[in-house]
Amino acid sequence: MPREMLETIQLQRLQTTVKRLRNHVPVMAERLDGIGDPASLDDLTNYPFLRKTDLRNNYPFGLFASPRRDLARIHASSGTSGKPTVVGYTTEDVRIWSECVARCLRGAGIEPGWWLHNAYGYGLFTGGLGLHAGAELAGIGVIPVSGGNTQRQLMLIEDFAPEAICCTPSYALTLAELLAERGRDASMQVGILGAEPWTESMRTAIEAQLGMIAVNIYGLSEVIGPGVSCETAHRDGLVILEDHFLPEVVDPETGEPLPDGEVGVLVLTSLTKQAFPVLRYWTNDLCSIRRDPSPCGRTHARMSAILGRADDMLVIRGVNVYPSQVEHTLLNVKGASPHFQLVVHRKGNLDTLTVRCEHDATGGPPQLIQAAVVAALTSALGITATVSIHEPGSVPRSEGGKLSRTLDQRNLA
Ligand code: DLL
Repeated sequence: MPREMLETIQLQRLQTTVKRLRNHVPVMAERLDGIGDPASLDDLTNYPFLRKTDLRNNYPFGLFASPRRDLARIHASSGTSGKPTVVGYTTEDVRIWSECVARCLRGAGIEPGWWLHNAYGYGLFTGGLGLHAGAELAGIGVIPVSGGNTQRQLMLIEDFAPEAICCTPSYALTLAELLAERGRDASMQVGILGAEPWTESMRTAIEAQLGMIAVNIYGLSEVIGPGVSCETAHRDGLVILEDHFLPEVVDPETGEPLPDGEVGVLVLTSLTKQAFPVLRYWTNDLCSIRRDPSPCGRTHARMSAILGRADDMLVIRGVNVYPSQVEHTLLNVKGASPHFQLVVHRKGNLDTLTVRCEHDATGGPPQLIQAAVVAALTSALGITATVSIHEPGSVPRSEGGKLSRTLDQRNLA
């Protein structure tokens, strides 16, 4: 669709969304009081951001724009403070969500008639049911395995020979490693991987080990779930489903909009949601966006892979460190495996970082690998980290869900 036409549709849908919030969500009506309706897309910046704390403060249903009886589904993601973040969907919301996911899967090259091994968790997490419904709509057969029980997953992959798989990238590596141990080639041609940050080097490793293309899918429960954006088979940026989600990238400190190409916090506005519309939701995810047409012909904006979360960042002696930088570095050191854990300690007022990682099975001397990792991290991060090298298999693996790579032992409270 030409961008001009897209923007006309976006504006109409934005106006409808603002009206819906004013009429159906008292908290939002109060917030938007005194701010006019949008006359152009540029007027979006007149509105305040919606943040995770707003969801927490209005737990569980204070930001819903549909009455309880109109809800077809709720989902929730676990928060750090005990209470989950709750989101709701009408039947129409579920239909649109499925359509978004179906577009993602088809764009990634998955064909009707293929089978999809769905290892995202089913339940309150949006991954399992979100991918499930989208695949069904696209005529793709679903194997609803959910997360965990890795030995059974391996057996089903071997016995059912799915053409595609969806799971977190860290779990794809877990499966790859165990399939290799069993001496089996995997049947998958395409993997739809997301729900946690990963790097190009990790993609290279997954694609080589599983013999498939690995496609990045992004989304978050607050905005809908998986299917906000996804790479096509070209794997050149994640195409945002801009007819449903309006993206902005803003300065993490000031909230001011940043020009295309600059890295900042992704802010998303839903354009078609009924039960849980969000206006300028501050995702805390860091990325950049571009609007030139993509090689596959799509005109919708594309976002870079998520570089990390604004709150994932470790500050080690004044230097910003993201887990993704460590991952990228390790994947480029011969003899080191991509499995790692970051442990942060505080000695006096100084934070120190220990990178726990493993040597791979190729059999290089651990001391040499350790020295190589220290040198690579020093040059990539600009700080000296302590590196401990362990036997293959000793660093925690993804068991199906999102993998937390950081162990913060600073006791800052
Ligand atoms: O993780 C939805 C999802 C399921 C996406 C399956 C992709 C596949 P939440 O549990 O609400 O929803 O977590 C959302 O996960 O704000 C990001 O920080 C992170 N995230 C999701 N996808 C990616 C990705 C689902 N492709 C949070 N790359 C988001 C990096 C991702 N981070």
